[in-house]
Amino acid sequence: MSQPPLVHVTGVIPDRVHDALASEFELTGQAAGADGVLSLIPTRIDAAFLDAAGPRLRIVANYGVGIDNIDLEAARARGIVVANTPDVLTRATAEQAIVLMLALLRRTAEGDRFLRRRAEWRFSLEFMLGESLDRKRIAIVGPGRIGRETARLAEAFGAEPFFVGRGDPLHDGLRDADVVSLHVPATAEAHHLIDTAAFDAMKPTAVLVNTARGSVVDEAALVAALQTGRIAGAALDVFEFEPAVSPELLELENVVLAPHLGSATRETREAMGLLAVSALRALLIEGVMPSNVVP
Ligand code: 8YV
Repeated sequence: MSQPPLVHVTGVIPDRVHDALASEFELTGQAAGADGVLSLIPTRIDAAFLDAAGPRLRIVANYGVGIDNIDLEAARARGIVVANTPDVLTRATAEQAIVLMLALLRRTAEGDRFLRRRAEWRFSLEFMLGESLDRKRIAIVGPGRIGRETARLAEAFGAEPFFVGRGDPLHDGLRDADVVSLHVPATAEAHHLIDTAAFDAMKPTAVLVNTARGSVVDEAALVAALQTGRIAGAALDVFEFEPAVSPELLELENVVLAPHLGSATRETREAMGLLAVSALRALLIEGVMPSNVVP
């Protein structure tokens, strides 16, 4: 029998995914000489990585739908297929957008912090009043799979989502929104899409939710907009210089923070991993193009 293809994994993966991988492939601790790479998003897959991996490398399967950690041109130039994990994380990520939105508007995290400080309190009708999602106009920036699912879930809370796509005038959408929720991929074109001018376009009562990628927001401009009251709050799952978080954000009560947990449920993370494994299997064992190739 011929040797199983060699696969290198760039980080720690769930046991179930590891077992699936190990049952069909030989795992190697280094990229050099591998036929396939299973990449986690903190690993930058650039020309240097691909060259170090060497000429056997045929596929990089990314453990995530966002592929901004991969230099697609460099992969293409070397004839290397890139796959990602769409669909399986759509619900979990949209759910996280709603969780953050509600936590910010209803001051959930703020109330939690308040109690943990062992602050003295007594029930009061005027205490820590928040806002409902009901009838809020939500600008869904990026009407892709996750953006559309976020809109669908938001409607169940009585919100009025509307989509802002590539060709649409962004600032008109921002002007109209009570909540701005970001769902665009981190392309060069989307870098700092939300900058000072964007914050100036937003209502001072509006809030920003980011479950996409940190680079879509100019984080320094966000800090300034929050500190000066240009916008009313922010809920962030991702950060421009991840894993670093701008320290000013940690000081603000009207900010909800999560450490990149958009797809972080056991089921979703396993489904993502198994989808990535299926791409490796398709190309390296069955000799067919995976269905989840990045076009
Ligand atoms: C994951 C993500 O946390 O899919 C993405 O683009 O950002 C998240 O779902 C990440 O990819 C895990 O490696």
